[in-house]
Amino acid sequence: MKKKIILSYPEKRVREKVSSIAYGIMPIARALLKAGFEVQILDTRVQDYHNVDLKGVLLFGISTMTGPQIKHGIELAQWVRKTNKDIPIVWGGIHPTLLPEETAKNKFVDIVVRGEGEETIVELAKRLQEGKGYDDLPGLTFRNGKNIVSTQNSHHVDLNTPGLPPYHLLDKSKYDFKDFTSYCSSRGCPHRCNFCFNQEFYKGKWHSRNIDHVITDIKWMKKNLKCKRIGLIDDNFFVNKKRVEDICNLLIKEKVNVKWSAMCRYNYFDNYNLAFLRLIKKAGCYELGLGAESGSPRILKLVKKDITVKQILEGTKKCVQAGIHPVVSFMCGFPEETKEDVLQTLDVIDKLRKIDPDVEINGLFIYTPYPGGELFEILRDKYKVKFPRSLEAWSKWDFSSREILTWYPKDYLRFISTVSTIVRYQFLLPNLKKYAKKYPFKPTSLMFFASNWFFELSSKIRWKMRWFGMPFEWDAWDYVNRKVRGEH
Ligand code: B12
Ligand code: SF4
Repeated sequence: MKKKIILSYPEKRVREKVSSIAYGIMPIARALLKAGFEVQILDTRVQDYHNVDLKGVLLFGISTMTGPQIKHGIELAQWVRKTNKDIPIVWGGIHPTLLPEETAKNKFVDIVVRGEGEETIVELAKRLQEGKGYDDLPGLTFRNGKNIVSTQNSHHVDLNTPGLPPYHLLDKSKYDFKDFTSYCSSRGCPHRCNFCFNQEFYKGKWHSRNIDHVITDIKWMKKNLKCKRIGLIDDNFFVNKKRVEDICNLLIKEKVNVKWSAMCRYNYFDNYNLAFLRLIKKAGCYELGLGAESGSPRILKLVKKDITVKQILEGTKKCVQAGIHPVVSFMCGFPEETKEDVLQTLDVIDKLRKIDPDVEINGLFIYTPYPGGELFEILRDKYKVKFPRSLEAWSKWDFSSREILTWYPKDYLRFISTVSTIVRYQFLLPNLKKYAKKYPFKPTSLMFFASNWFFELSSKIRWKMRWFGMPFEWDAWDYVNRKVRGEH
């Protein structure tokens, strides 16, 4: 009886080690192991798939977000199909869940597992092993003759089973967790930001691992992975203030002594006094990621962010007072946005830097619509944006890539692209420099920074004068880059 299952994370190959595990497939692997299956992880960032033995494989799993990962996923699926056409290829993750029918239409997809996949995959693997059908199994989409069939939705999985992702399945020489690694203590988010996948994927629900498991997991990671810092990848770690307090008190009581960062919402700070923020700082929180998105009240309303500019400024002030480093993200390029809205965002960035010049501005990214959010539907239905219509086509949907942003008037796209680049040079480059100082000197980093002095200077002048027209220096840079890449 076949027992072996391969779960893959398709990505560009990197030569050195990576510090993050493939988060989507590791909990799936854990559930399958518990059910008695043999599991092999194929993380193509650090492994060459050509050497993988497909003999006796019960199913081959592929995980993907929207974008270039899909291209690597299809490449893997083609190879599996060519090597052994009888192995069912099962796709899961964010993109297949958001567009299951379209995904299942692809000939390199046999079955789509929608939503959180732990329970569905175990049941599916059992059925495949026993040669039974699966058309009554919740959470699946697949081709049936010429039709695409979707079974009913599966439910949210129980996050309270003991144990961590199966790190023992990984080739330790390919991963470096010592400085930083990530951990997920909860999933979903109850808020309604209309650019976010959460409403569609988690249906506005948030569910979490209980505090005893969280503490046990963190202790295990500290001891076994020897990590100094843990990044919580929860979309919203702070949904339940009491839970956060309890976790922090336990981290302090048990002297876990690990630094951690997490994402939080600005409106929550209305309920956070300095004592609470100092508690989380004492428990190891060194950094909070905060989505401000825009400095324009009109845009904040339009994207249903449910925060105010006042909350952005006050929340940042509180963070700084508590000694927690705020990393604030902004976006531009929303439908109905005007230059005036973007200029309001720039003013808010200036105000944040006045609170403390060390407040980190994590870019002003150009909004890239992804399937799932309400804003995506508005663009499709009201603005008649022609989104990709197939799995392959979505693989070209690259974050903030100007080629896909076809619905903006040309001069507006040029404006937001220039502002976005300048924000990056103004505020991200200094952080890169700080980061570079911590590490051994490399001639390439010196070359990188030396070639950037001019852009830094021009960005500073442009920022101060709020002058974003005629970006001749960036055009020249673009031209050189395109020539180097052999493009026209
Ligand atoms: C961590 C993270 C990353 C990491 C991923 C690192 C890694 N090694 O995995 C990094 C930093 C690389 C990253 C990059 C990007 N990310 Co990101 N990221 C996240 C984040 C915060 C957590 C993902 C996660 O691991 N969740 C926890 C796991 C357990 O959940 P999961 O992946 O959904 O997996 C479950 C199910 O989907 C399913 N499943 C998953 N895979 C499979 C496979 C099989 C076979 C089966 C059966 C089931 C299954 O079962 C799992 C367990 O229940 C999410 C937000 C979120 N909450 O998901 C954004 C998110 C996935 N990212 C997003 C984006 C846009 C990006 C970037 C484009 C951003 C950028 N600025 O560059 C890039 C794209 C990179 C690329 N390669 O294409 C979007 C994706 C939208 C979309 N439609 O795909 C999200 C949803 C954020 C958001 N709010 O919009 N990201
Ligand atoms: S953007 Fe953040 S706060 Fe808004 S719904 Fe998504 S996860 Fe929740």
